[in-house]
Amino acid sequence: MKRILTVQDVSCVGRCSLTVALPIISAAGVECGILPTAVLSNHTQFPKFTFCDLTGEIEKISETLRDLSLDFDSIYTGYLGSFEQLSLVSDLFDRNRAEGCKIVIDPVMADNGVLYKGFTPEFAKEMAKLCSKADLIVPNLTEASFMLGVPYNPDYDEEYVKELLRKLTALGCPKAALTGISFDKSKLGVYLYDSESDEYFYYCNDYMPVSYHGTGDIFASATVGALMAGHSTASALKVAVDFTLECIRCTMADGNRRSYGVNFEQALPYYIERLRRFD
Ligand code: PXL
Repeated sequence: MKRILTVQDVSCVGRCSLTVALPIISAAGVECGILPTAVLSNHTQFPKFTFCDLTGEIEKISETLRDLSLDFDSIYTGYLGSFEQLSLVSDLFDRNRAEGCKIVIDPVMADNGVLYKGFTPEFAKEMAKLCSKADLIVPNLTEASFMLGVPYNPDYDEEYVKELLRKLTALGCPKAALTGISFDKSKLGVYLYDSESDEYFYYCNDYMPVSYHGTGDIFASATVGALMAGHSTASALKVAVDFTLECIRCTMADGNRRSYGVNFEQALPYYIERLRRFD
C-alpha cells in the first residue's frame, strides 16, 4: 500500500485543504499521513475566522518522522500561509524525500486574477522557488501568473498556455499542469506539459456555470490519489477533472446546500469507480 504525507492547514469547516485531502486520498486506497500547518475555524474567504499557527511543529514532526524511518511515496503540499512555512517545507522535502518520492505542489494562493487574503506578489515568487523542488505542480492561471511575474491574462489562446507551461517547468519542476483552462465556453479542463518528453496534453469535460470554493483542493487531492493508485500523470489529471465535475454536479443537485465547498462526499463512490479506468 502506498503512503503519502500531505502538508496543509486544517480548516475545521468549509471543505478545503486537509478535510478534503484526507478522505479523497484515503478513498484512492492510499494511506494519507497529515502534517497540519495551522488550525482555522474555517477558510479565509469567510468574513471571519480564527487562526492557530502550527509553524513551530513542522520541523519537529518532520525530524521525528525521518528518525522513525517513516518514508513516503509522495509529499503533497497545499495552502501554506507564510514565508517561514515555505522555508520549513523546503527543508522537509530535503529531509523526508526518500528515493522515488514524488513531490506534488498545489501553490494555493490566488484565483480569478487576485491573491487570497494575506498573500503578496513576493510570496508568489518564493512559492515559485519551492516549486523547483516538485515533480508536478498544479497551479491555476492566476497562481501561475503571479509565480512567473507576468500579468494575468484570461483571454489566452493555446500558444499562450503552452508558453506559460514552458516557463513554469523552467522553474525547475519537470511537469506542470495548468488547471481551469478553457478554449470553448462549454468546456473546462487541465493542460499538462512534460518538459522531459517535451509533450503537451489537454483534457476537458463539461463546464458548469457555477463557482464553488475548494474545487482546486479537490482537484489536486484527486490527482495525488490517482497518481498513487498507479495512473500516469495524464490519466490522473483526467480522473481529477471528471471527479471534480461530478462533485460540482452533486452540489448543484443539492437543494439543501449550505453555502461552502462542494459535495465531494457524495461523489466519492464515483471517484473509486473512475479510478479503475486507466486511459
Ligand atoms: O481552498 C484553499 C484554502 C485552503 N486553506 C485556507 C484557505 C484557502 C483559500 O482561501 O483560506 C485556510
